[in-house]
Amino acid sequence: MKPFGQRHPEEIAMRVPAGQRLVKTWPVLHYGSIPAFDEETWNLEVSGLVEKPYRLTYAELKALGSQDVRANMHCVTGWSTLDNTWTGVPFRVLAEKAGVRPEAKWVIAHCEHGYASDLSLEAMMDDDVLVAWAHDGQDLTPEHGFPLRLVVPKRYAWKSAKWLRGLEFVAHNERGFWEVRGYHIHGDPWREERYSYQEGPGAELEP
Ligand SMILES: Nc1nc2c(c(=O)[nH]1)N[C@H]1C(S)=C(S)[C@@H](COP(=O)(O)O)O[C@H]1N2
Ligand SMILES: [Mo]
Repeated sequence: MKPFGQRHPEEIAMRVPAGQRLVKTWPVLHYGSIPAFDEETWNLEVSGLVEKPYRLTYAELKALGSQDVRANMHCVTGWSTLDNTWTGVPFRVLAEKAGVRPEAKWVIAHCEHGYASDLSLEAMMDDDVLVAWAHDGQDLTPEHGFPLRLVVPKRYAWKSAKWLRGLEFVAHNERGFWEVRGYHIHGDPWREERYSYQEGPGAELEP
């Protein structure tokens, strides 16, 4: 993350969507408490409409190979940060390992303490979507989601679920923690898809 004072106003205007402002330091934002991590019992479960559901230990997940993604972050409350470097496994790699069945249209991210977020399979299959354990070359801190968080750069940050424990492929969407509280099913910041009342009719049926 580069301090915004070093950025040209025109660059900011091009890279920060309407209704957002750049912040100097990376905020911590979540509902509830920070879960403890015990590597002995932790796993990531890939389940639902797939040919081969599986669970991975932390070591097995990391052994799938890592990729870096440079991405911006836009929280629906109005703050944005640019040029975060995330390290992790692309969602696509996890999906291909499971063999996604054709009926699957949505993905539910399940987290510690019951937090969840939902996105269309199409949005999740973008090549910049990661399950990440590091940010700017350092392991995530517990408050930013260690040991593992989802990163979906092209969606508002509430979809980038921290303390991720499961990815479930489903045919019919199930709204996540914020989505049931009036937030948008897709959440594209460049379209300012903030609230569920902006969704077209049948949004949950047709991803
Ligand atoms: N498990 C979980 N993940 C979460 C949240 C949460 O409450 N619980 N909040 C979301 C919201 S609203 C935002 S803006 C980002 C913030 O990530 P950060 O705290 O690393 O900046 O996490 C998202 N992921
Ligand atoms: Mo947020």
